[in-house]
Amino acid sequence: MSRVAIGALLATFVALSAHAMSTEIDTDGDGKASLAELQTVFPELTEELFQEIDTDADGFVNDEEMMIAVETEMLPDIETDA
Ligand SMILES: [Ca+2]
Ligand SMILES: [Ca+2]
Repeated sequence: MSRVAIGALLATFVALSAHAMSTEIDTDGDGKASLAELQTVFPELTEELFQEIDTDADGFVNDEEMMIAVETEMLPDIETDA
C-alpha cells in the first residue's frame, strides 16, 4: 500500500471516529441519521417519533439529537463495537 493510500485511510478513520454517530445507523456516512437509516436499526420508529427526536427539524438526526434521544429514552441505546 502506498504512503498516500495509508494517509487517506487514516484521514477517513479520524473523520469517522470524530462522530459519535454509529456507522451502524449512518450507513451513507454523512454523519447524520435519516428516518430510513434509523428505521433500519429501529423498525419500530415512527415518523412522528423521528420528528420529536429531530429537534431542529432539518430532517436528520445528528449526534447531539441522537444523544438526547437515547438519554430521554426515546431511542434505546444500541450496542456498538460489542
Ligand atoms: Ca446518513
Ligand atoms: Ca436534526
